Amino acid sequence: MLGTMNATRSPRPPTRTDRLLAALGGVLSGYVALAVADLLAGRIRREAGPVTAVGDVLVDRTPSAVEQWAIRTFGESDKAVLMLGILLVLGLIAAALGVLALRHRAAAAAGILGFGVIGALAAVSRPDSDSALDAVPSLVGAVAGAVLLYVLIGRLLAPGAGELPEAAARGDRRSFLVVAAATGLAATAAAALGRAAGTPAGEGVTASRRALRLPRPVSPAPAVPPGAQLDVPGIGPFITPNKDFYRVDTALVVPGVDADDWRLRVHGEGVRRELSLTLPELMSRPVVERDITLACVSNEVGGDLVGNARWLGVRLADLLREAGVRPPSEGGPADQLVARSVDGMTIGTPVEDVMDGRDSLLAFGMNGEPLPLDHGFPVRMIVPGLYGYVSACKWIESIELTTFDAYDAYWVPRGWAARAPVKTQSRIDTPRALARLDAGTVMIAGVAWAQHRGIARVEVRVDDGPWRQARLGTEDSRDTWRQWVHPWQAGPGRHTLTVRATDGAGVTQPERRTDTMPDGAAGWHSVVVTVGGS
Ligand SMILES: Nc1nc2c(c(=O)[nH]1)N[C@H]1C(S)=C(S)[C@@H](COP(=O)(O)O)O[C@H]1N2
Ligand SMILES: [Mo]
Repeated sequence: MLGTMNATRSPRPPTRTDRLLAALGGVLSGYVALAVADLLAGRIRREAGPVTAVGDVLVDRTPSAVEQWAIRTFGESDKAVLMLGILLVLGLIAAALGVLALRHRAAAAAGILGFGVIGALAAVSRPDSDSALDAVPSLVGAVAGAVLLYVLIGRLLAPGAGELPEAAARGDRRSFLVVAAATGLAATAAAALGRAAGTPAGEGVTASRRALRLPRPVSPAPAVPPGAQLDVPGIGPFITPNKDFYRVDTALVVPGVDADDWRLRVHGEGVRRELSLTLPELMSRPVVERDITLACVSNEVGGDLVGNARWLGVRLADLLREAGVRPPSEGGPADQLVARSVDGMTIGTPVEDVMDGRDSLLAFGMNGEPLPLDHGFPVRMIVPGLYGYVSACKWIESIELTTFDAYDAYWVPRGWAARAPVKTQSRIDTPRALARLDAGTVMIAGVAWAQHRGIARVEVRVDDGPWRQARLGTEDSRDTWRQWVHPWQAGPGRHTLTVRATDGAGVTQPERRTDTMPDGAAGWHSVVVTVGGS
């Protein structure tokens, strides 16, 4: 079909240079395939891009142990690392297909098409895909890549027209390089123009967030008491700024939900009046403002997957009452509330916890702003005292009342506990691990949290010495963390500093370290420091 067919002369045998160029041609074809796919995904749906779609499938299928390792090793860059990994593997395969094309041109081109089919399948099998259109970016991109590979390799091995072999090879390579450079440049330019022009997916949502006006709370949070923030260098802010708030979710592309299109459905067992609310309807209910600390179950002892924010929203318990829901303690049939997000996440929360009087929220405000896109815009759940994966559904779109027996939410079949109240934790923020200090007074300080039970006491121990009570910052609420500080007269040598907290129920953190899986890490945090003579 493409390239010069010549039945009488066969292509010259490939040299090492040809193989190198063919590998390059393979990579270029793969690149063009992805650039075309990206251009189309920008028009259709960002999530339908092949790398994102395949990445999402990998995220969903990855064994929890690997996922844990990735979060531990790469932290918040875990998603970028995954995408780079996919690109690297694709690049190697594309190079191999290029070399294969020297002998089997059609088969190699078909190989690229095969990857297009994989990308298309991944895109349409996403829980948030509702149209076969999502297959288009991968398929069209693959066709472009396959045709290019076929043409390029055809150029490289064009049957010589009677010239000397060396001259023929030079001519072939020049022709190959011209086509390669031209398509490479064209694809890059098209992709860049596509990104710059028009409204890329996601633009409208940013505008929708900017236009959103938050209502005033009928029940505002009192000002944070001045003594809650300790004045110790090295200790973080009591309220975590949005830009520094940790982010944990499975979404490779942040879901873009327009506030005008958003609706929340409340349905299921024991719901007497189903609800379907728009954002203005939700905001017209009594709005409250609360300080609540959120923690991730994947947070290691001493880790930073925990943050404290001022949330604005509607009490979820009120909304459930409005729907006629009764908690199990009042004879309600449903003990689990399953929140679903627009990207297909499911999060199961005990109905009893949500309705026991605590400030469980459907939040739309975070620290005085509409929720940032990556923290769940326009609406998310927050339940004080429960880890995020069993309570804090971002980009929420429905709430179903059911039972723990009848339904396992996303993380449960992956080995995480169905019920997971936060464990009491304390962390030393200063001095840092392995710090070198001068002898004299050293402020040991950090935070402790036991949401909804509160922190009653924090104790610090140096080496095998006695436990000494730290001074606690003023309590903001039982649902927030508490800062603490302990002055230490540091003498020369290596020292191990250890902290432990006791919660409002009188329970002290156990010494024994346990893994984050299945229901949150336990154990004391310690750091080793070296004090020089002075
Ligand atoms: N839709 C959705 N909501 C989600 C998650 C997710 O992957 N998808 N992750 C949960 C987890 S594990 C945690 S710890 C919190 C984190 O919220 P943040 O990213 O705003 O800190 O969100 C929860 N809500
Ligand atoms: Mo989490």
